[in-house]
Amino acid sequence: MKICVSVFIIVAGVFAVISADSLSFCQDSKRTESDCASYCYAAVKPLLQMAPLCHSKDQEISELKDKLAELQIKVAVYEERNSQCKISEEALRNQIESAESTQPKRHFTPVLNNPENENAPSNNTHEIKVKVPKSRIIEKHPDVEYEYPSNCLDVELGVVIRRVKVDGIGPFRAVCYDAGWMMIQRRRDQRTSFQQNWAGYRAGFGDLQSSFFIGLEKLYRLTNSQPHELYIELEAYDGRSTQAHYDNFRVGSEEEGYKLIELGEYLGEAGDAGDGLRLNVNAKFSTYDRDNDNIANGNCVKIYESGWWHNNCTESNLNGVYFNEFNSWDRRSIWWGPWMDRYSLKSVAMYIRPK
Ligand SMILES: [Ca+2]
Repeated sequence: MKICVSVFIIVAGVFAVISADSLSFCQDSKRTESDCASYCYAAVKPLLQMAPLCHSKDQEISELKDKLAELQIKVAVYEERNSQCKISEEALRNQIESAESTQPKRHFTPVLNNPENENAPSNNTHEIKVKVPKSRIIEKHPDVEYEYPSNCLDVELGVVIRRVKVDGIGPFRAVCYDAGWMMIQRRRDQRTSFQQNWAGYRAGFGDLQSSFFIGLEKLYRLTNSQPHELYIELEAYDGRSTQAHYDNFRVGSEEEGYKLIELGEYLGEAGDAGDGLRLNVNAKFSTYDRDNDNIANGNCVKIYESGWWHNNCTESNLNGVYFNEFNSWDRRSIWWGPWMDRYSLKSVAMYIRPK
């Protein structure tokens, strides 16, 4: 009995100590929670506000992933198409090479820098009537009240750069030569790239005092305002020059693809350049971003590197790549098939004049 009482006293004492400690712990805990409450609320509140945003972000990410998957599918489709285009282009190149190999090449031997040929008779039997030294070019600025001419017919001597106005298009600067010729294209250096897109060829580009293209819209407006003839000058690296002259030239509207609608009779004589444009009649204009040619499985522009009236494809390439020297046979260069095949020319120019 004495032992039991002692055990009871010990257990009661331990219980009392534990109860006292627990009470102290709870009081401390409550105090801590109370102290932390304001801080924790301030810290956690923004996170709670972010929760809905996180949810919407998850949805957004999910949608973006879906779009990405769609785009990846499209990329795969376009890559496949691109691959097919390359195959078609290669087939077209082979087709052209095969067709060209069946025709004998016109062999041309450059005589540039060859002293033995300095006194050789020139094949150029015709003077280029419109050639005028660059130093005589003057700029003409009409007064505000000036009535713009619609052509160059009143230019009697030299070269004048002035504004011209035709129906449907605002006044634009044009290079007028004597005898009424308006220059519409010229190549004489590499400074102006003729690798232009549809918009570039439509508007025109380049420097009127060196290399330029007047623009298809202007050509359309000019040649449809009244009948025009076409004159083309060609100069080789060996110093020879020649010309091609057509008694009619008309270009269609943009809706018609700026088609070469009319090309009149070739007015050439022996020794002239020959008719290098006949194949292009009724062909629409093509650029690297607008394939209007008559080759179903390819774009002639990518083969000849020129915006041009490509048919299937062409016998001349006056908007091709300007090479600074006589180049080996290259279909990308500036050339006129009937005169010097695919050998690059030193300079070319195209003119039109009302008939
Ligand atoms: Ca084509």
